[in-house]
Amino acid sequence: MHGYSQTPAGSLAKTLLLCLCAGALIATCPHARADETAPAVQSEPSPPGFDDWVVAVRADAVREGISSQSLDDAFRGVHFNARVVELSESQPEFDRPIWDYLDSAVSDKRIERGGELLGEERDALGRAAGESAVPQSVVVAIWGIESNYGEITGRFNIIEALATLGFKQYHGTYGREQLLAALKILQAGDIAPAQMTGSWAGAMGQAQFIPTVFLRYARDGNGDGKRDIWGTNADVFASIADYLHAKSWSAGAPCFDEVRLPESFDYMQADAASEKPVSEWANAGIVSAADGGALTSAANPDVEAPSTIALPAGRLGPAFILYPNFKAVLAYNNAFSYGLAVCQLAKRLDHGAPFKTSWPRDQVPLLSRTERIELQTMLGQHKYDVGDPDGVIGQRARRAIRDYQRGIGLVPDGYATVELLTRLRETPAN
Ligand SMILES: [Ca+2]
Repeated sequence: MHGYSQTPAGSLAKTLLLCLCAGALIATCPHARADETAPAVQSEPSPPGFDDWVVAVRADAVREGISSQSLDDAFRGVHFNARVVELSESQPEFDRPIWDYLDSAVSDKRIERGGELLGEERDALGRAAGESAVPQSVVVAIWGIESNYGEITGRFNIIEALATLGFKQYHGTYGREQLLAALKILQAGDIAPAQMTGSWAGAMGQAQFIPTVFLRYARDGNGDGKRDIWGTNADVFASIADYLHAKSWSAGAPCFDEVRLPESFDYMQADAASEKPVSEWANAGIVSAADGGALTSAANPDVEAPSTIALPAGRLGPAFILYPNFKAVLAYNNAFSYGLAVCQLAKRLDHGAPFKTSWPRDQVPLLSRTERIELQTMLGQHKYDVGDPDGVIGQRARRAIRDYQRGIGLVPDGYATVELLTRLRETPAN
């Protein structure tokens, strides 16, 4: 979770700004990006050892039942791709504020287009939702945020990208494992090698599934015998819906509510580790921000559902209660801002309101990686437990921030700001 990270795969997060995930654990991440282009012609020779590496992988593939013909087709024209390496090693210095991300992820234009597509794709969406009990608006929201409704899917040849990552041992065996899974997809005949495209990191098609996830969860929605998440919308919807269903999407239950916290609220409780039944939060005086009334889940059988409170921009920004369905969305892509974008876009597609509370746009969040490392380092010098300073403000770092805030009499909201760093700089540990 970028800025709110709970996973250890920091280097991916830094590469992708908003997307932090361990490849093997997630469905889709990292997304294709609009500025991500594959070189048309590969002119550089492959580095020493690459061709031998491919020969060894092909031998493994044969042992796993993939035919020589399939392998010849899959590897035709495949070279080491230097652009993939460049993208995998890039580490942007600055994150975006969460409100900037949400402004574009849940823009008016995207809401409008999503509404049109809900109508145009009514039949295919209805089938996918009917079989999985995942609402059409949620399926469309994921489609919209993963690939802008199929417009941005990445143009890399997946075999080439994964062979390159595998050879470079990017995240250990990630590339090699995904490559073998991709070869199985080609052998099964779901897609032709030339059409198997995606992001530099292996997220494929409109659903942005990585190959191992495709093998488990991709579905044939239109009954033509192929699981085509590249060009067949019915297959994209069935696959997204089935994935969420498999990740325990609870039918009829909400994803989240924006909430109003009581004045007496203990901010130490606004933490992903502090999971309580909805009823307990309601008893503590937490109400819906929209109308000051009861929480959505307080009125249905999910009243005991384990839920958490999140303050993604600290005490001055909007507050949320996250229900179990929020976790199902995070299984798709484990980034808090992503989960919030999907759930809010789905809500807007269902004619829900924008957030009631404005983002604190005049606050300066700690967006620089160098400064986040400095913050972690200084908290460590003050004897707070932050682990290794890595520039990722995860749960542990947030807890250290809360402890520090509480110690100096501030509201312990765990939010890393430039102001907090300045204060730490002025009070060096002795
Ligand atoms: Ca199909």
